[in-house]
Amino acid sequence: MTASGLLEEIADVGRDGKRGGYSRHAFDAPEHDLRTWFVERAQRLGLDVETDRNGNLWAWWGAPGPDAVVTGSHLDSVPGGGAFDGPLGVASALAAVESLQRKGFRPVKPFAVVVFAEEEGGRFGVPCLGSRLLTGTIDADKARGLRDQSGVTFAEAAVKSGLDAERLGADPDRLALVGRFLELHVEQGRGLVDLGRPVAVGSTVIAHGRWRFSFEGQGNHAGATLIADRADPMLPAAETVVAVRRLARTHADARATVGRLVPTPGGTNVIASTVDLWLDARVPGTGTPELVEEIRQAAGAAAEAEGCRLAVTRESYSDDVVFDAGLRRDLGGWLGDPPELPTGAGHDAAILSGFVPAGMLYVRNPTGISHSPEEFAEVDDVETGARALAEVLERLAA
Ligand code: HGY
Ligand code: MN
Ligand code: MN
Ligand code: MN
Repeated sequence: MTASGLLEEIADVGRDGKRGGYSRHAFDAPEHDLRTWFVERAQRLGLDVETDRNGNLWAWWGAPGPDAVVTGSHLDSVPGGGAFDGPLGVASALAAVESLQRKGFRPVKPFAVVVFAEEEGGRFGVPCLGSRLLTGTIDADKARGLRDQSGVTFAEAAVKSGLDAERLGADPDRLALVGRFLELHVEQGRGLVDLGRPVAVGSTVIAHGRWRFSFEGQGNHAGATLIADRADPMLPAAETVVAVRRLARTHADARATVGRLVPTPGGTNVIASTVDLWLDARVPGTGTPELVEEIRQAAGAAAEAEGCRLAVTRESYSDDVVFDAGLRRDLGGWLGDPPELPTGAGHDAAILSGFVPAGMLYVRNPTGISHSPEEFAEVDDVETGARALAEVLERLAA
């Protein structure tokens, strides 16, 4: 089965009729169906599939062991996301295994295809949750207590899907098996389009994090409350959204976004009692906390002027990552000198790179758009990417 054929098989799983694109979130029904699909597909290739203590899937080609070559990505999406972010890396890994088997290759090193859980943080708020748990990058108790929008905790959802809540957390024995990790991913910008090339090697990932700003005011009647008498948290929230853009412009190459804003109770004729907004901030180098502090001060001043209170919580943060130089050099040499590209997107490979040599391959995205239904990759490029992945996996596992 080709990588594009595999993507075709799951093209109807988790379509979001309201937002467009796909909504596939950790341990929900569509993501469960995708896991079942993955297990079945991997087993058909003769791989042995196991679920680790954190809900990540591992499909072993041969016996598990140390110095393993591991490749894969994730199957969950952002709300209303595209078809490629995540699944492209999983489908390409399965297709690469099949093509290597067909040519009679057998890995000398242990070899696994992995599917990481909750990469987008679309349900429980922390991105790369599965790889953070594996590596011990997030405290297990913090992870257990993360809640989705209906109040279900990560621990409850994990137990419902068959995991043991007590065993969630760092998995050093498993991590010790990973010799190298390679993730193929659709490009999430226009780098390859501008270069006129189908495939790139990943160079760096920008530091990034998420912060929750909670504004608390006085819920009240929209008609009966004089303007002078209001403490409306929507006002400082709106000023904060504008400040985010204004302050981001003062940091070189910074990206800062408010993509989610939730007023409570959320009635047209009700002055909100609270407004929560989430800031996604990414600044190359070490500047992210500084930018967030500037935004916090602007938000605090706006809250005070309206008679509201502000509480800011950091939900996640990851430093800048430079992918392993040796692996990058090898990938470049084996693939005939493809371009190297940085990215502003976060990835499980970036989490893993703090512990093992890790690298990435990107496949051209003609729209340059991602986290949106418009995300795309041409069939020819998908197949070129899967062939490139097979090529380098063959060398890494020989
Ligand atoms: O949000 C991100 O950067 C990613 O795609 N998880
Ligand atoms: Mn993504
Ligand atoms: Mn992704
Ligand atoms: Mn009334």
